[in-house]
Amino acid sequence: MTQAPTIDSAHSDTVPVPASAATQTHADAATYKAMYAASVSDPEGFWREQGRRLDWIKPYSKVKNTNFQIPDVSIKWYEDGTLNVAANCIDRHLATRGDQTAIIWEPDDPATPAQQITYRALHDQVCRMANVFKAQGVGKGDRVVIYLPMIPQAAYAMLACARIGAIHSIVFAGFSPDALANRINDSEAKLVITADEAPRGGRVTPLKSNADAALLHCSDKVKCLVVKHTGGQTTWVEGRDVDVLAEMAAVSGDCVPEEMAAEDPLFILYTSGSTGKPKGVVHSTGGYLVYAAMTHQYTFDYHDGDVFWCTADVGWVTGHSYIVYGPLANGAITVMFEGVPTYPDASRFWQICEKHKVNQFYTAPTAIRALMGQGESFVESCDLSSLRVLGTVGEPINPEAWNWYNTVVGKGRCPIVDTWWQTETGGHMITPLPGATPTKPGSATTPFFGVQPVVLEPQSGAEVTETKAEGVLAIKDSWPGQMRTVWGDHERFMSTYFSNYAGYYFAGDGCRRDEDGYYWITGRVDDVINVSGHRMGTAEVESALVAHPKVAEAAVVGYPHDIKGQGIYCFVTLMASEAPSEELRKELRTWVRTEIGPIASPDLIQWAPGLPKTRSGKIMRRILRKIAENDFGALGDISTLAEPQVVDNLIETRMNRD
Ligand code: 6R9
Repeated sequence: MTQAPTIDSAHSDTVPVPASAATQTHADAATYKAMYAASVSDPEGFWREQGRRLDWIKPYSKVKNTNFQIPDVSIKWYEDGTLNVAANCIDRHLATRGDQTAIIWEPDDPATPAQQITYRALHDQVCRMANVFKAQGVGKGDRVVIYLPMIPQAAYAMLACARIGAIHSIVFAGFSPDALANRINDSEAKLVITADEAPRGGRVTPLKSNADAALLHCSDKVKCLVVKHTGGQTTWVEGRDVDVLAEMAAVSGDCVPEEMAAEDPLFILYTSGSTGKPKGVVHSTGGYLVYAAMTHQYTFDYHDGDVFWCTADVGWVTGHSYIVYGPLANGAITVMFEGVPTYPDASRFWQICEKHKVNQFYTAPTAIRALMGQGESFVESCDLSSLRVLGTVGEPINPEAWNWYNTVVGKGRCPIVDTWWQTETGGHMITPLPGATPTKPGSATTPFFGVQPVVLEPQSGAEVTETKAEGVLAIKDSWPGQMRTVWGDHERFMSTYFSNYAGYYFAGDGCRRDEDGYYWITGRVDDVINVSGHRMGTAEVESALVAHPKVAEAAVVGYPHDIKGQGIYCFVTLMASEAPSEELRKELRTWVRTEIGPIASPDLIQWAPGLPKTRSGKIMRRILRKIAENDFGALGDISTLAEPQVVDNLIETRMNRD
């Protein structure tokens, strides 16, 4: 392979490709350049070839059929081909690597032995679970909600759905009963699969009792399958609840995979937007898997036999694409971790890397920052010589955290891949490739194959053609992993992503492009905040707050938080009869945790006798954001406010806050 590219000395912040990463890579700089050029000049030919990485039951003849123009937005890839995702992730590997480990499961408690699940064992477990689903009346096109901890059964359940053509929708185990009920109802699921309890960081969440509470708000036809994981006490509803492990032991270990069209939905994943309730993002069977598999191979430079670890939860898209679908489609060894980075202590991640000889490690900036704060000794005590590639995802990474990751964890040997993408995109969109791309701390660098990012002028929507640019990030043409629609609401799909800037997919992020054509994501430009890499609509937190009887009005914004990236800052106006108190503050915090889940827990609540509003009654979040950021000098024009004096009051309270 060729040498690492030389670096223009004018850009001293550029980190060259480490020599070791530039050899035996899937793509060096020249390969990336040539393949990228081919992918955008002839997408049809490029993706026709890439589609062959999967096993098709009926091969496709058509490749790309996509339209970004309202009112006809439609995205289809490989539309006349048929395949089964579980067969691609399991069955086709049996002949060559049936006895190879597919999943390494590392439990929350380090004293509990890890499990190595071979491809053959995975086949058996997935078929059994598929047969249990079928026995419960679940078939092709039906929806199954998965509300499980990070245990192997979560992967089995995903693949069991894929095997029988059911559409799964995973609800993160940190979500509340209300959030779970909303998702069960919106997707009209026939069945929910949960566990008795979810252990995490030495504590347990009572998942089954959360599911019980949720199901009170759902059709009584919804079945509840329960994985007895900890053996904790649960109440049992006869006729509705099913002991899934017992049933799995009793059914056949074979289940013929259903033949699915490439465009049949594989899963729905709910994600927060700037308005309204969370949207059900729908992903496809064929295009999604091609894209997840290809990005997993190239972005992490995955080679046969490597041990790959993505620390995300399967409740987020990162877990879908890079714990389960991408790695397993590639016949990889994928690590699944039940716990948290700081339990029993801050060396847990590094101990697991040492124990399982992890080669590629993929985590979030919030985890890196938290571990960085604990000092280097936790890293130094572990042998990390197996590591080859380090990845990050979920939010912009600050250069300090990037440098720490690079030098302390990677010892300067491991390329850092800062991957920008979204639930909606299915897989990586802008990312370095380990053997090809010199990196810059804080930049997601350059586009993946087939991805054509553009920077638009926010107001006019005009494409900025100069290399150096700043504006909003949009994508010019489709890629196979793109979401297809919002579940049950194609109008919302079109208006959210294609109406602001006609003819482009609008990502909702702002960005800068530097003189080398590198992209720097600057964060959301809408009312979505990013808390520890989790997306949260400010509107969701506001509606939870105003649902409290003592709250008259609320406005929620993000503010810079050292560990979480952004924290949740709430301005709350109480009912006239109520007086502010520390107790009430606690009560509201608990209330929001119960309504949405612990991830939505307010970091700061400021009492606001009034909120800054325009004369037409719109809350001026721009001003609230500045106040939350302690940036009082840059409030901009406040003369259009109905009552400009409320701003002074809010600033005063902010300044006097303990
Ligand atoms: C995969 C995932 C998507 C939003 C996205 C952006 C932010 C993700 C990032 C990043 C800067 C990165 N984001 N990766 N920002 N650099 N490498 O996180 O999906 O939960 O849908 O969030 O996260 O703001 O728009 P999702």
